[in-house]
Amino acid sequence: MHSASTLLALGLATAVAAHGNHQQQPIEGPLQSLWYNTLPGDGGTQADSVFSGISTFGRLPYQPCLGHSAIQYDIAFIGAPFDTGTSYRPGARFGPSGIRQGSRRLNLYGGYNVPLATNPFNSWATVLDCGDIPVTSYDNTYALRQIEEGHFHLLTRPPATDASKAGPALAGRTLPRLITLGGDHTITLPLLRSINRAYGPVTVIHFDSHLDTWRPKVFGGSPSDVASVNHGTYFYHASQEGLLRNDTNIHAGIRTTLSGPSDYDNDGYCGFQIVEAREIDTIGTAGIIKKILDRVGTTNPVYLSIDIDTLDPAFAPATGTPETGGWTTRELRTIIRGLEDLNLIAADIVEVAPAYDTNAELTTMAAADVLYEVMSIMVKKGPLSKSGIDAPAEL
Ligand SMILES: [Mn+2]
Repeated sequence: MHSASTLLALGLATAVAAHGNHQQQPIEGPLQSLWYNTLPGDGGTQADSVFSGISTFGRLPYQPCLGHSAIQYDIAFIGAPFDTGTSYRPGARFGPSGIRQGSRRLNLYGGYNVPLATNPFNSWATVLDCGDIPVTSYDNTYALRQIEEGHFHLLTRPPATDASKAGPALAGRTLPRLITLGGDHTITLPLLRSINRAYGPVTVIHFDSHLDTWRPKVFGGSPSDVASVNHGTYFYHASQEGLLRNDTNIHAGIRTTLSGPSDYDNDGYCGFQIVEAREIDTIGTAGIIKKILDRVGTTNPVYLSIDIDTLDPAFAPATGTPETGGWTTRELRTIIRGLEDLNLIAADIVEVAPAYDTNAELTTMAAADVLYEVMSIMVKKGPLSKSGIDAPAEL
């Protein structure tokens, strides 16, 4: 990221690029200091106070990336407002806007992450909020195609940093990282389809209270092919489609009831290891971090999918299928910070349904803060080209 003035200049440069040759200069006036304040937390890049103006994730600059392929970034936030794959409480279509609202204060004091000793808002990386992928609420099959193609369009663009260095000498191109704001968990299937087209089968770390590998006949029955793809079965389909890298995937935070012990067998066939939520009582956050690292390794490209119901409903009540006995926000944030050495290529956070939240915005704030840790470890790791990860040459 850049200073406020650089960001403004970048935004204007992009606007000029997008709209032709009209030269735009910053508007000035004799009382400019009264209505345009660039002090952090009292104006900053958007010239709005942190509690006013239009919401973007962490008050990051908004760019209409889907409509303008020249816009470049290293990390982009993108919303997928889909919730017609839910089994219990609907409402996650409002997740992207809710998480943005809950993220307003993230960089009020500048955004420096003390335990990680990095500042994701002021680093080498250009980080943008690209708005939402348009998603129909009337046709699930069509909506999942919209999400896959929108994500793939954003994923396969040259990143802002290091793109020019990724010349013919490199077998593949370096890609930007995307962080998707859900949406119910069904969206992870089209997101993994997009990732698979760019990287091939990928290692998945899945934070959730639920397995989400259920066979359609177990989870909600299977009255139709469309109904068989929902927020409890998408990992089953991902496994069947070969989107998951064999025997490197792991769930963490699991505590749901089952149809029977065979659900765990089926989960193993889908390629997952399980860390139960209650294990934190005996092995602590350090033990859980170690289990995850041992399973996924530090060289594989890793996709991170976070269901907000990993957290106990005391900390995140506004979700589709809450389960008591979960982790605290402190514990989940610590565990995510423990993954800083991994090669995270993309991430999502899902199942935030703001209509069930408290007036204090507990859930959307928790989701925003968890993503702050994700964003921090991505920035701290550096460009993907420096992680030894390039996209396949055929892209
Ligand atoms: Mn869940």
